Amino acid sequence: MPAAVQSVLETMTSSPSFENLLSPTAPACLDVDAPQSWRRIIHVDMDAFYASVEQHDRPELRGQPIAVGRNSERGVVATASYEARRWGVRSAMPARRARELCPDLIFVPPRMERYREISQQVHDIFARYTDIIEPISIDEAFLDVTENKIGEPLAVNIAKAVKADIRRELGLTASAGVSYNKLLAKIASDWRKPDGLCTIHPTKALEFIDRLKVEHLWGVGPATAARMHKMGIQTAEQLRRVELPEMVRLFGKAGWNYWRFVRGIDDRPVRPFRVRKSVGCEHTYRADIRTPLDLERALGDLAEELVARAAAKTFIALTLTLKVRSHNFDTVTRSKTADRPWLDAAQVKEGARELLAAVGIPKSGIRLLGLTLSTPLERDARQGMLV
Ligand code: DCP
Ligand code: MG
Repeated sequence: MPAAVQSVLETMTSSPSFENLLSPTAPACLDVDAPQSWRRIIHVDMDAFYASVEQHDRPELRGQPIAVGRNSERGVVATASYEARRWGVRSAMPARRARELCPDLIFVPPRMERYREISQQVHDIFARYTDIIEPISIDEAFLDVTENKIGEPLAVNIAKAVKADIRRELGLTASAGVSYNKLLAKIASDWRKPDGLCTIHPTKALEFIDRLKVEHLWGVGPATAARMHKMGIQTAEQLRRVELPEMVRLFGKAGWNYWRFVRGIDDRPVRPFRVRKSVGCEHTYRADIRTPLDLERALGDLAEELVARAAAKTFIALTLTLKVRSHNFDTVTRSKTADRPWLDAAQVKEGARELLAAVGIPKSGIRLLGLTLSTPLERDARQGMLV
């Protein structure tokens, strides 16, 4: 056996789930008799996302073939409304080609800020049901609702509730897939788009998988699919006939995944990961701050609090913002972006003093002070900065 195959097999057999698979009593596929161990996963994907937001915000575009993107020589379609898709217009298509296919196509310039805002609102809807949310892109996410905030045992009911909330509150449609793992939940959400809801029950998983083309499997891109086709393998059912060592020999580590996927096995967890954009704190003082001594103390306390909050959230950032509200309710903010992150209270206090000097101390007295950190450092640049 080649060393690479040997090493992959060793890694696999040391993983508990794999051991379980290899044990003589365990079935070589999903164990449908162990319902207590099934997870309940939902994958939600908004329908024609940017285009639907535009049609929602501009009623005159509803029912029309629209493409979000620039109608220029080098413009590309970000997405198309379902009306435009009937003409063959697709994401990533050059604008020129889209115009040829659909002469009445209406181009709408993208408004990323708006899409991000809606994406956040969709996320807030998910958070009513579970905290285990893994955003995959601006318009899709996995939710683990095995344990959920409303105590609903059936994941499909949560998927219905999420879709209904999105429709009622945002006027948009989403498609949802429900299953016991990420692979199948994702495939299911794509099954009956738009406004789809598809559940793949564990007892039906293999039947469902057998109907899939290999390119539907996670991680099988065009190049791998082409290799499989050359070997005469078109469907997931055919791929299941390839033995594990052969699969690993052919496709390396990915082969292990394919081998598991075609058996309906995927134990990747839903990983909640929130990109925090800022951390801040502010205080409204019972009595307005009027003396330099009180001001010094207040800035020191705020700086301490901010640094402690940021450390608790392992948040490291480059921009410091000061907010000052005067006795008369005039509010000003001023920011400063440093080339080193704001890590300790003395440094933050000094920065806040400079910002305050720049905005000027209000003569009427200070009612409120706030400090915020933003512009977080990328993960890679954070090495060694966390205590
Ligand atoms: N997007 C993009 N460029 C691409 C693909 C997508 O800018 N090549 C943007 C526009 C889409 C959004 O990402 O609206 C979400 O992508 P999806 O693949 O989920 O596509 P849609 O939501 O537009 O359509 P569907 O109903 O097929 O999910
Ligand atoms: Mg989508």
